Amino acid sequence: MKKSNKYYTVTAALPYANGPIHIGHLSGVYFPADIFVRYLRRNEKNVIFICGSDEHGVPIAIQAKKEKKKPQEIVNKYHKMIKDCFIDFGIIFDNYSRTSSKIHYRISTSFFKKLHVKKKIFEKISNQYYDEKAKQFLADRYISGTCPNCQVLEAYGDQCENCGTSLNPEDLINPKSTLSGCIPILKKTKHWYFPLDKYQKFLEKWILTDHKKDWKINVYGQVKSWLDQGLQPRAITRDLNWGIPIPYSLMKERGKVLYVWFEAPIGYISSTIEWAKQKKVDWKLYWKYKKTKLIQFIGKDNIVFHCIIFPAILKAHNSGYILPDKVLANEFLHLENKKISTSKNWAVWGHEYLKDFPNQQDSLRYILIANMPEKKDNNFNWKDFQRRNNTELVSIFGNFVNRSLTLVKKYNNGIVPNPGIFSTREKKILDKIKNYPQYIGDLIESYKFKESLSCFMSLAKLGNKYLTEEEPWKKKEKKRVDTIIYISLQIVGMLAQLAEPFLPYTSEKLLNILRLKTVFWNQIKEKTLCPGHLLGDSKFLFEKITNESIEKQFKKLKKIQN
Ligand code: B3M
Ligand code: ZN
Repeated sequence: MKKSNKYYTVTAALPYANGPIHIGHLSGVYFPADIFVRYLRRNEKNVIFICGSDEHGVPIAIQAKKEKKKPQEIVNKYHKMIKDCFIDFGIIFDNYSRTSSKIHYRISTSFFKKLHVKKKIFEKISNQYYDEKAKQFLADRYISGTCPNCQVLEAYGDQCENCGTSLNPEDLINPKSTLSGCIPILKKTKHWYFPLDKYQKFLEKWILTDHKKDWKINVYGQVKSWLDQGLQPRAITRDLNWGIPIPYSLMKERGKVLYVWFEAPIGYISSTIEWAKQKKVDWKLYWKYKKTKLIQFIGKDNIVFHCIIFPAILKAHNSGYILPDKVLANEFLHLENKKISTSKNWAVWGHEYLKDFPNQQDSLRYILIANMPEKKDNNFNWKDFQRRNNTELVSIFGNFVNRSLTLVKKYNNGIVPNPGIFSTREKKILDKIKNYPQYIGDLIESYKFKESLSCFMSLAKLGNKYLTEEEPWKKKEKKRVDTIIYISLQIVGMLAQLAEPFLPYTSEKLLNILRLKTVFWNQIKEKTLCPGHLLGDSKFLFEKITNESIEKQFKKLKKIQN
């Protein structure tokens, strides 16, 4: 175990294994979570980073039908694709599990059983929409109709994707089956319900009182509006043939499965238990130890499940589970000023990006962090991607590093020189840069990822400006040249260390060139490179993005539009 006794359980929403990952997912959930975790790891915290594929629910069944495959084949395909994509982008989970795993079946079933035995759930027979042609009850996305809130035509039975309102199938105007297009009939069916209304008071205290000040406004606001409307019991089972069957021994019912939003959040726990078993550590330290901080990164359409339903279920389970300390959700990222849409294929897919821009993972990381929709929706466009890559990464960060390394090679055989007397400017620079780890760290700790990246870039800018203005190549006196190179190299060293949470590939490359090892965050000093230290061979950190490659992306998008 590491020194500190603080434990962090950081989770990132379990992506549905019904399709690949796109830039919206990356900038909304996975990059911010990854920056945060990388930073904690550099601070010697006991942190685990937990995720996995969400492999149940109607979205999977629908995709299976679309691809004419079995749901299991679909989840196998996309689980692998998603997992690989995360690895390729440098998002390193301690465990990336899946909800079709045995352990998850066991844990989520045991949750349901316990709630049943302790009479924390109840059964109820009600009329639900049924498709006579498909012989199937129509829950969630199996049914669509006009949204009662925004009047859009194709809202789903669980949510309107246009206005974001959570819905029940009964709320839809002119409902029809998404399976057959038929108008559904009403038919009786029995389900198990979780009495959310009984947790209203508890949730009000926990969120509206305890977390009023420290939760992000978008998360807090959504939760408050739910609570203000008054919570209602919610079904936690479904009539589906894809999902975790509810235990027959208890229910004497066939064809019923756990509602995906009941079991998927439990996936965070089962993924942790799976990891802990392999590592031979006590998983409870991460879920039942009062001092542990549970930090959850999610998409904004998942807020109610993480802030209301899941905490209420943990509370009902009554066995000492901690509740999230923070739930972080961003707004939406658009692509070329249009809403990203999986069904319309209007997206930049992670795996396709990697094919088109191999070894440029950090360029996408950079742009998506810089454009992160933290407070309001934001936009990704290819021209901006090209511009920022070429002007900020290549011309400022990359160019500064490259010039510094070329100079030290030329003037001092690649050895960090002994500096002479520092000018007032140089003293100021050394004084200033020593605060950067703290500045950036504070911003990351307050979940201001965009700002932390821009603070990091201001260090690169500072170095670039200093070197350009000092013009060591024009200096006659060797000691002066040495001093300028020395100062520049200290900034380069710092950039190498500080880049890691944002640009892990670049950081590794640069540390290798400098022949430095990663150090803990509080050990990053303003003088990281000692005189006499031999540097390795320089390589370019970033590649320019050409007009042709951007044209290719535009063509791709045009094809989709037509
Ligand atoms: N599978 C929703 C989504 O991908 C979802 C999150 C589950 S977190 C437990 O939008
Ligand atoms: Zn709507």
